[in-house]
Amino acid sequence: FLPSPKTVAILGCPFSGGQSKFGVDKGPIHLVEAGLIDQIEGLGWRVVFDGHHQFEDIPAHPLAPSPPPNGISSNDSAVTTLDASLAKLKNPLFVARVCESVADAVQAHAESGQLPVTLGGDHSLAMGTISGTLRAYDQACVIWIDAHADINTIESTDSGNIHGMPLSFLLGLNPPAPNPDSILAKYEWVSRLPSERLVYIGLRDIEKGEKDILKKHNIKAFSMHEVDRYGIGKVVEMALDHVNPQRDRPIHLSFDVDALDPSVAPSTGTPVRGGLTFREGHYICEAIHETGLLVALDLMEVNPALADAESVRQTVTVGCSLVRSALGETLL
Ligand code: EXY
Ligand code: MN
Ligand code: MN
Ligand code: MN
Repeated sequence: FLPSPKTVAILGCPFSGGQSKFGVDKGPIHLVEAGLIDQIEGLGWRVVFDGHHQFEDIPAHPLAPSPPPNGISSNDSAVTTLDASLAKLKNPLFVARVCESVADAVQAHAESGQLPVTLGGDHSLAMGTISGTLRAYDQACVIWIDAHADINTIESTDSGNIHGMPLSFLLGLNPPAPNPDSILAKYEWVSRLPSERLVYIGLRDIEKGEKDILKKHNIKAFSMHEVDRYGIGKVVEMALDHVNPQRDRPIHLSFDVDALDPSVAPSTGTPVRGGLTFREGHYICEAIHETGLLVALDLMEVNPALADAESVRQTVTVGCSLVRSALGETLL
């Protein structure tokens, strides 16, 4: 899909608004400072990096839409329930606007024939990156590597953290905006990903509401149970057979570093034991590179504020090497 000379665009997205812990916005800075750009160039890519995106023009707390006048929504129980769901969300307007600007950036780089590598930042950003990919490649599929399903809807979320929700917006699982002032109207730019073009690997911490959503929409997921049963080689092959049976669809790989076991990647906001080994994580990236179909990559949820210096170094180093594997580094 990509013209030559092959070019990677690094999009540093120092954004933490989709969750509540301090520090995940520092992930991209650490990855770049660890030498990621030189390392990618060392694999033969041209790399464009126009600095970390600062989202300066986006207020962190944009004015919330004004509440409906008294006597209208309070008489309508459907609207009242929707308002109650939306009230649980944390920073919904900020997240929506940042992700929309990320979608524009990913789209622009992809349409100029570059392979966008987005460094998070929290995983809510994938609403933007995947929308940008789908605008450039409408047949793209998504391989989502994560301990979590990140598919809570505005109704099912308990935490209100939007990094646990991006796929519900991409799959169109939330209700339509009842009016142009609704928070939901700020998410109408999000592209639609058909549910059969999503596959997960690495899941092990899924809420009941999310399990119901996965079943209801028949979404293919390879949890750590399947990784244990079949081995990572077979799992990646089955995942590709599901989302990409003819091996002709462009692939967007969204890699949450918390998919790795916390002993491998400790510096992340929501670690869950029983994760992918170092090699399993790298194997996924290598195998997707081998398809020749990778058009966009996310590396998300590296949080350098959440561990001791050695754990941070280990996590940042692993993050860089996952990116290199997805971009063609081989063992031999
Ligand atoms: N399911 C939980 C929630 O919705 O809050 C935890 C989500 C963690 C999401 C991390 C980034 O992958
Ligand atoms: Mn850019
Ligand atoms: Mn995630
Ligand atoms: Mn996760």
